[in-house]
Formats: sequence, C-alpha cells, structure tokens
Amino acid sequence: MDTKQLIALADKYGAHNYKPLDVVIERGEGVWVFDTDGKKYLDCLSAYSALNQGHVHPKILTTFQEQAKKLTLTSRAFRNDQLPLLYKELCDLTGYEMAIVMNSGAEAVETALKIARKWGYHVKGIEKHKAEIIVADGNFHGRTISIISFSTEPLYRDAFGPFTPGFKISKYGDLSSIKELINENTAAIMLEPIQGEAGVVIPPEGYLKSVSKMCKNNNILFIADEIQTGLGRTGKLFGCDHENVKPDIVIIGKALSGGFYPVSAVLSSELILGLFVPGEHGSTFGGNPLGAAVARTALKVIVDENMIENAAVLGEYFSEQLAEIPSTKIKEIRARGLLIGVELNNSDGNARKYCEILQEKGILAKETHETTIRFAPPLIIDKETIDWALDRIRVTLR
Ligand code: IF1
Repeated sequence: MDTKQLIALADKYGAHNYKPLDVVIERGEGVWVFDTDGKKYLDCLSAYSALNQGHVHPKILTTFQEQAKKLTLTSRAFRNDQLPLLYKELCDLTGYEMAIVMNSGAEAVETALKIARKWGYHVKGIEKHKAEIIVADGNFHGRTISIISFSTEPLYRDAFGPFTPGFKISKYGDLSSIKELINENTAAIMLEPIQGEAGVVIPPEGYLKSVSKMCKNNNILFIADEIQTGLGRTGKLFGCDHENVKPDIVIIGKALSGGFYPVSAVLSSELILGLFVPGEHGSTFGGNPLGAAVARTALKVIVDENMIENAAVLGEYFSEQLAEIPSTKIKEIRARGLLIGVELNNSDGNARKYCEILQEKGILAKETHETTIRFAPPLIIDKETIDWALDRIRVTLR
C-alpha cells in the first residue's frame, strides 16, 4: 500500500486526535528513520524523549526478543523474575529507596498524586478528602481527566469537564505564587524541571532549589515529573540534578523502555511509597516481565554507553551552533542538554511551516504551540550528524 493510501486509511478510520506531519515511517535505526518511499530522515523528536537510546537499540532488542520468547505477562497476582531486578537496579541508579512500576506516564503521574494524597492524610494529618496539590501553569502531565483538570491549555481541558478538585495552579518559575497557595491542606507541589510541551521553558536559576526548600520547611512533598527531562535528556540523569535537588517523589517514563514498550515508574522513599497497602493501587500490565526486562536493559545502555555525558556535550554544541545562525526569524533558543527549543519571532509565526521545510530536507522535528521548534534527537547522536543537521537548519532558518 502506498503512502497516500495509508494516510487516507488513518484519516478515514482513525480518530482525528492528532495532526501529524505527512511522513509514514516504516523503519528506524539509531537516530535515523525511513519512510515508506525509502527516504531517510534524522529523528529530532525521539518520540518526545522516549527514544533517548535511539530507534531499535540492538541490546534492548535482544532483551525484548529473548524475554518475549520466555514470559511476557503474569499479572501482579503472581511474582515474576524480572521486576525485582528492575526495582533494585532503578533504586541503585537513582538513589531512591523504593519504586512502583506502571505503564504510561499519565498512570505514573496519577500514582504519584495518589500516594502524595495518602501521605497527606496518614503522615501529615490533613483532614480527610481535603488534600491539595499545587502545580504550575503551562504544565503537561498527561491526558487523564484528573490530570487535565489542572491543565491551563484550553484545548486539552475545556471539552472534558467536570474536573477533579484538589489542585491549585501557581505561576511556573515564580516562588511567591506558590507561597500564596500553601495552606495546612497542601500535600505536595508537582512540577516539571523544564516544561517541555510549554516550549522548553527553563525556570529561573535557583527556582527548583527554592521550591524544594519551601517544601521541606512546610512539610510538603516535592514531586518532580521527569518523564520528559529524566534519564539523560538534559545532560544529567534528572533535570533536577542541575540544581542538586532531590525531590521526595520522582516520576519517570518514556525512555525508561527505550521506545520498545510502555514502562513508567514512581521513585520515592520507603516512608512515602511504603504507604501503599495491597489492593490500593495497581495495573494489569504494570511491572510485567517483558516491560521490566526491557527497562533493565534500557537503563543499562544509557549508563554503559555514556548517553548522559553525550547529551551534555553535544547538546551544548548543538545549541551553541544554533545560536550562531544569523537569522531574524529566531527570537530565542532555550536548551539544556539535548532538549532544545528554538522560538521563532511572532511576526514570522508558524513553526509548523518550518517543520515541514525541515521534513523535505530530511529532518523530523515538531513544533510546540505556534512558535517553537523542538530539537531533541536521540542521545546517541554524534557531532558529524549534528553538523549535517545544522547545514539543513541553517538554510531553513536563515
Ligand atoms: C501526546 C506533549 C511532550 C510529559 C510529561 C507526563 C506525560 C508527558 C512531562 C504523559 C507526555 C507526551 C505525550 C504525547 C506528546 C508528548 C508531549 F506535547 F504532549 F506535551 F512530550 F511534550 N509528563 N508527553 O511530557 O506521559 O501518558 O503520554 O506516557 O501526544 O500526548 P504519557
């Protein structure tokens, strides 16, 4: 079936909840993908950072195949031989005491919110059903009804009420706006260390540190959503590491499975995660042996193949080179590691248009909102490939 026919099928039979670029990808290898006509592209989105390890990483593939031949699912009614090892290796790598494994990022966010509420009642002593969680405007934490209840993006929220109560929205990057919202019912503050979907918004220096301190002083949990920023993307293991902050609860997903299979997790202390009792929370697929085996190898290759350091070094190079492009179209470049946002001048608008031009030139990138192009290639990218991309980005944006 040809490309046009495939697109027509998707548009006829699939819900129209996306407006993807009209490229139909058939194969991926490392930083490259190939469409149905055999054309090759550099993937500068990495499935929103789920492909930090690159497409079809050979070691993850081997694990995936070997494990799929042996055992894929037990449910949590029984134990499996992979999950305990994933728990241990996750905790060893991250320095947290306990973990809980789910599937999608949104589920892990929900899990973190649930345990923070329970902590609020059982440890902090908040009156039953009064717990409040403070978030930030411009947030993106997923698509469930509770999560979109505190979204500030009308498109994600407005058609889907009624909404879940118990959330308050502060101004991202502004400490005083959090202070105003804190009261005796505040159980937690949840933030992205960098807001990806909002357009790679990096908070003012010291913000995360101050929030963390404010949480400690007020007996409030600090939850970091590291689903997009975690596991090396920003040039450190976690986005919060840039300010030497250790949140009470960390949420990860996306690259935890290197793009093979949805795996997410919540990391915390025994005091907090230990509050879950049997039956209170779970998932049919969460912690399954296939996902656990894949996640173990996905984590291992991030470390063994120095992907975090590569993200730091090449991210700096990439963003420095972008900043040197003499262009009136570029308003600002915001970058940390290989999470790079190029904001265009409003007058020039339409980041989508440039993504389409880049697509013609063999680069797949995605606009966020109207004006920002996000460049976030797999962390295995090399300098030569970045130079190749820069040649094409330069002629597009000049
Ligand atoms: C889509 C955005 C990115 C996330 C953070 C939780 C989740 C995400 C910080 C939920 C997911 C994805 C979802 C995907 C597009 C993408 C996205 F533009 F929508 F906002 F990356 F920037 N926390 N982000 O970034 O994880 O349940 O999806 O596994 O199309 O919705 P999930």
